[in-house]
Amino acid sequence: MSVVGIDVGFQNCYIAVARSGGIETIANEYSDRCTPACVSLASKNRMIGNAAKSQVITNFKNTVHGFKKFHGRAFDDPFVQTEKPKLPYSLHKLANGNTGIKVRYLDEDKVFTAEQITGMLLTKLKETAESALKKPVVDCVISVPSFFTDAERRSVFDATQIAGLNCLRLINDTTAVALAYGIYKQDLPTPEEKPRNVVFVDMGHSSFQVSITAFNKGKLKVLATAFDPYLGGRNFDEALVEYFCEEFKGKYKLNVKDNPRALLRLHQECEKLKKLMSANSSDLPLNIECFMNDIDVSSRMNRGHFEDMCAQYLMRVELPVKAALEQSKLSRDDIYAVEIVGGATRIPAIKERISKFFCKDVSTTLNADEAVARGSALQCAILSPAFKVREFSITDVVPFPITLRWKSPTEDGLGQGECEVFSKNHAAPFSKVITFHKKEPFDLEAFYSNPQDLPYSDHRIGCFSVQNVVPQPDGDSSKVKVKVRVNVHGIFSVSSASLIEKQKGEGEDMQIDSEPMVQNEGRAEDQVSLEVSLSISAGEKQDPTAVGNKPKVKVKSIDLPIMAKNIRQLDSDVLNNFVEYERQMIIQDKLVKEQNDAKNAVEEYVYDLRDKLCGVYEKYITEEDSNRLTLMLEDTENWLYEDGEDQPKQVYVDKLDALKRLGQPIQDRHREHEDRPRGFEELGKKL
Ligand code: ATP
Ligand code: K
Ligand code: MG
Repeated sequence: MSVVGIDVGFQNCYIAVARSGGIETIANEYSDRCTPACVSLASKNRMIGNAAKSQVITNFKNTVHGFKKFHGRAFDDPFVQTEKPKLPYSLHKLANGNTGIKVRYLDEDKVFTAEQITGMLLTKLKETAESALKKPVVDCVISVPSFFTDAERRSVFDATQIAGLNCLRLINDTTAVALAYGIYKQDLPTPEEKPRNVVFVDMGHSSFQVSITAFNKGKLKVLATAFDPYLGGRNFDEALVEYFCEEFKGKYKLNVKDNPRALLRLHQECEKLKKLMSANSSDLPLNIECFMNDIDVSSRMNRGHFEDMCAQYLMRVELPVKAALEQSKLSRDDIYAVEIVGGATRIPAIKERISKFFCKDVSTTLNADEAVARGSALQCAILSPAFKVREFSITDVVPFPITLRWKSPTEDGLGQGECEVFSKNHAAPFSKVITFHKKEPFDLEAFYSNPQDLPYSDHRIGCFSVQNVVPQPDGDSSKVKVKVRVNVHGIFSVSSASLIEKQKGEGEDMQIDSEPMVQNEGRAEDQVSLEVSLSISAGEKQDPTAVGNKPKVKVKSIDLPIMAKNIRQLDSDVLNNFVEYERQMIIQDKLVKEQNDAKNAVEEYVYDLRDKLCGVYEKYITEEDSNRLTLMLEDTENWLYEDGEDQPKQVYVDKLDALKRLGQPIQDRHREHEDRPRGFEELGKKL
């Protein structure tokens, strides 16, 4: 069983594998270790990754990129609405209110969900790994931004299932980076010593993440995370695009924004220019031939001007960095190193800001592009029973505080109870037990405590109904213990509940017992879908933990079913349909590929034989036969461009066989002749 880690970036994806020799990032069929997060739908098949990227301009309406932030988002979400007019493809409101992506596929209008599109991308990455490793890839760890909310995490998790992957953990980007940094370090302080504190900064195409992590031998603990979910390399591209659009309006009277193809080209050129400016502070040219209306455009830019233009973005770099340091309660002197990863941290002005804030040079000891995937692969190796690695424990944090709310009877009617169950930067994964006193079933509404701090428009997480609650035989309230947790994926749930038979001398209303969850505990049970749909059967069991510090008395505890409502993840039948549909699309792509391969084989044979007929085969065929065969090859070539353009695979296979029946005897005569002298020579040696 392979263990892989996947970095699903907004722009770039990487897949790394853990092998006995260490971690290796896998190259795709283009010998590229980066696979673009791009999917192109066409009338016969799909193209994914590099092949899709080459369609961005030619097939812009059906080539989907920049969809990572549509996971779990409502179509009406302000973010989606601001993105919509900037996209070359169409968005569509789904029946459940979420964001769908509308394209032509197999000559039909189709709407795909973000889960499906990411599922396609994951299929591609899975295939890349499988063909490199020559064995199936199922178990994986996938990275997500640390600021992803439950809805986004559940959505990415669903995507992994669509692709037929078994996701052992959704790991935060910066935590994966921290693992990649720490696991090989031989000189970390012992657990008794003061930890080594390292800041990790990741600025990708769409977002900016900062974490501060404390390392001791064999473990890492994230102390704080902070982020700007909307600051990334693309803001800098957009600034350049805006600038040149304005300039070209005046200089060439071109309205670039009205022409999606030109706009996409300008985007690509601006990104290239941005990268050049990272290495070069002098004046650089921008030239695009036949840009629009047959006009060639050209302009210039330099780093200084670019930085002025991007001042509003550069200003934002310090904020999350500062917030993370404050939350960690460390001072600058406590920071051992500031490690930067992510493509956009190559922009000199960004590096400078970070380094200035910490009064320290930034370190680039990790591979800026691959560290997230490599760390994820390491996490997969740690979690997989199939792999032995050095013990390394990871404690992550809860990015946004979570509150539970419930109805509770008061003297004058029905009031509300409320409790923050997880504070910001609370350790995760983590379970807690909350005790309620209830006479009837009750609902627990879970939501993020501070909607204003959430980079997401809906602060509700879901509602968990604790069922089958009954009063005690004497009519009093029953004690109900509810377990809430943030699991390894960073997803919240009310995971179990039990009714405890009445004990004497208890009067408290509600209490929270903390109980840190054992790390890496039974991974099968951490699967999200299982967890929320499972109705725990009402059976009786002995609960040894129910009595706290009091003398151990055996008490009866009855498991209660929990019904999760309004959880934003795909219904299981919808998910199953998507899984099936993805399988069909994979088969369809395979068919098209086989058809193309068979067709190409005919074409190659035609060219090859024709060349040889006027070359090496000349002596082995009569002129008459040669002319006849050449004519036939010409016919076949024409056929390939006309009637033979789109035929079932078998037609090409038969065609090739027919040609080979004619070509083979000539080839045989040629080979026979070639072999003969050597044969004589060998015979001569023996004699
Ligand atoms: P995200 O982390 O937001 O999901 P991602 O992981 O796909 O996105 P990365 O691959 O880390 O993003 O970085 C891509 C970004 O880095 C792009 O905006 C790209 O233009 C930018 N980038 C890459 N190299 C350079 C460079 N030399 N100079 C400036 N920017 C660069
Ligand atoms: K990436
Ligand atoms: Mg990234």
